[in-house]
Amino acid sequence: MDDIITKGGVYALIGPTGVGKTTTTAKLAARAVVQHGAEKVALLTTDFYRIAGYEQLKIFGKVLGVEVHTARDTDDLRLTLSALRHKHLVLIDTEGMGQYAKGVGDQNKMFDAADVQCLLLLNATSSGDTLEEVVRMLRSKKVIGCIVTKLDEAANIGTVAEIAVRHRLTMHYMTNGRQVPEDLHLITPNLKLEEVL
Ligand SMILES: Nc1nc2c(ncn2[C@@H]2O[C@H](COP(=O)(O)OP(=O)(O)OP(=O)(O)O)[C@@H](O)[C@H]2O)c(=O)[nH]1
Ligand SMILES: [Mg+2]
Repeated sequence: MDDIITKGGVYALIGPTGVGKTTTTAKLAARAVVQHGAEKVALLTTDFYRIAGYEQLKIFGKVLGVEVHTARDTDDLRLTLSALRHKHLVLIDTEGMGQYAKGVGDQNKMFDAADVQCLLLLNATSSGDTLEEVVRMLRSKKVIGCIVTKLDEAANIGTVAEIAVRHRLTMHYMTNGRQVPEDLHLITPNLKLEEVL
C-alpha cells in the first residue's frame, strides 16, 4: 500500500531470472517520470556482465529520457548513489539471481552496505514450493516487500498471495502484462482484482 513512486528513494528490484525485473523497472520509471519529471529519476543496473542486461535498460532509459548508470561493486554503487542523491527516485535493475545462485550473498551484502532497499519480485506463475524457496533464500533485511509479476499468465493469485501473507511481505505492485507502463498496478485496498486479472 506504500507507493514508492510518490515517496521516492533508492530501490533495487531483485529476483530470479526472467521474473520481470527490467520490465518492471521501466514501468516504475515511466510512472515516476510522469509524476516527477525525467530529471528527477535515474536508473542503475548491476546487471552489466550480461551485455543484453545493460543494453535493455539503456534503451528504456533513452525512451524515457532518464539517465542510466552501472555499478560493479559496493564502492562503485556508493559513489554512483552519492552522485545521484538529488534524484527523487533511483531504481536499480539487478542480475537475475535464482534462489540457488552463488551471488545471492554478495548481492545482499552490497545493498546492505550501500543502504539500498530491495523489492523482491515474485512470479505468480511459479509453484508454491518454488516461491517459498525464493523468499527463503533471497529475502534479506533490506527487502521491504514484493512485487508480484505475470499475473496475466497465472491460473490464480492465491499461491503467491499466500506466500506473501505468510512471510509478511508487503505487496507493493502487481504486473499483468508486457506493456510498459500500462501493465503495472499499485496494490491498494480499493484495487478490484477482476479489473486486472
Ligand atoms: N506476461 C507477462 N510477461 C511479462 C511481465 N513482466 C515481464 N514480462 C516478460 O517477461 C520477460 C522477461 O522480462 P524481463 O523484464 O527481461 O525479466 P528480468 O527479470 O529482467 O530477466 P533477467 O534480467 O534475464 O533475469 C520479457 O519477455 C517480458 O516482456 C508480465 O507481467 N506479464
Ligand atoms: Mg533483466
